[in-house]
Amino acid sequence: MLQIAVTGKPNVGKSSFFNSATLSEAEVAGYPFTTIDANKAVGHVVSTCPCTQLELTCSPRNSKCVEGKRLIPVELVDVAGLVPGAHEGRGLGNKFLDDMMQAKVLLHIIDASGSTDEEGRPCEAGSHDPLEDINFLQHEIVMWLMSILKKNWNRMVRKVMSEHLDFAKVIAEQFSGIGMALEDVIEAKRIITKDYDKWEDEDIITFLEDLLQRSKPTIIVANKADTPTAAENIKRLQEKYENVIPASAESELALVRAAEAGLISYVSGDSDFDVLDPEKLSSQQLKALEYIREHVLQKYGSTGVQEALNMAVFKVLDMIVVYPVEDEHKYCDQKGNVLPDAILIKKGSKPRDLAYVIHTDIGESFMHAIDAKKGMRVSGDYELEEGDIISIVCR
Ligand SMILES: Nc1nc2c(ncn2[C@@H]2O[C@H](COP(=O)(O)OP(=O)(O)O)[C@@H](O)[C@H]2O)c(=O)[nH]1
Ligand SMILES: [Mg+2]
Repeated sequence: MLQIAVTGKPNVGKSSFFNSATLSEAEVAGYPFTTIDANKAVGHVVSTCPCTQLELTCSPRNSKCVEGKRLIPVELVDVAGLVPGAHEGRGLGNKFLDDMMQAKVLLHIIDASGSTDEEGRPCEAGSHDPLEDINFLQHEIVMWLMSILKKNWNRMVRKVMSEHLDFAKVIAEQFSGIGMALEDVIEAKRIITKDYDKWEDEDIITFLEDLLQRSKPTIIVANKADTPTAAENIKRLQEKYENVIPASAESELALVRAAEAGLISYVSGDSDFDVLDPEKLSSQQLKALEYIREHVLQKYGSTGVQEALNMAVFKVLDMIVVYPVEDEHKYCDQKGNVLPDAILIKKGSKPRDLAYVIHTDIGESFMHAIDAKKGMRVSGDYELEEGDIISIVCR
């Protein structure tokens, strides 16, 4: 399952975000126990299910369909203990990096209200500038990668030269356990024009910064958007950075809990909610909900939690959802399940790539693919599109 890391300084709302995004997942098909580990649990991204357009009733297996919206599970990891200097052993030291390694994308949660200082201690609202927190995450990771490389840098360079090895391959091997691909290493290496045996520390750092951006792209979740001091900071963040989502994890948590208790009707990502039975709510609860409606939903369009996950997967990782089927006429698998599986795959993937994602054996015996909606065989270099329903024909 695709892994997403929820990371940032202490007290910015990581656990609130993590809990609000994974709380109501209990019933997502195939994952009866959604808490995988103390800090890992299942959330989802949302995409339009082709069932509505095709006027079909789908029977999902690896995902769930709610009123024509397909909920596709992703794994979230709540990465605690990141403080400035963590790479030198401060706080919980490098534990946070272990947690982050398998993630394909990072959600950098920051406290947009400015009520958490540089070290992650609560401070007076508005007294800390959250823009100052943006760079530290990258800095900590880069310095940690640097310390790994520097341990045997000279020896490695000599070995690569004397044995005529491929420098990029050797680096990629060292970082293979932390989810860094050879292609990314090759691309990042291009940034440095000097030969690698002449690289200074600054060159290694520049290389690692580029490598990190490629292999662990990040979005900024400007949390605590419900507070009065947040709006101005959010505006400045959005002016300066590309992928910024205003969010209120605490509001999302309150709404999801109220919905679970049957007090309101609300689905994550909605821009509003309905109170189902005002009698059941205290005036204080009603007031809290109205506050959320006015200061979060009406102001920002949603609580930002679902939007952040969707943006991470569909925009930053540039993935699409495709639906493999065995029967291209009935859009079903062998057992008759209609649109059983929703598969996340990188945009630009070809039918054979999809076959490999389903199973190595299917990839290896792949012959051709059929676009079920068009009822046509597609060529080998056809680029899959969002919502495609594909039947793979094997040898
Ligand atoms: N106002 C406001 N407070 C929040 C929000 N999210 C979290 N908090 C509060 O911030 C504090 C730290 O939250 P927590 O999730 O434990 O942060 P973590 O240390 O990053 O995991 C708690 O008091 C939360 O109630 C939010 O969206 N708005
Ligand atoms: Mg926490």
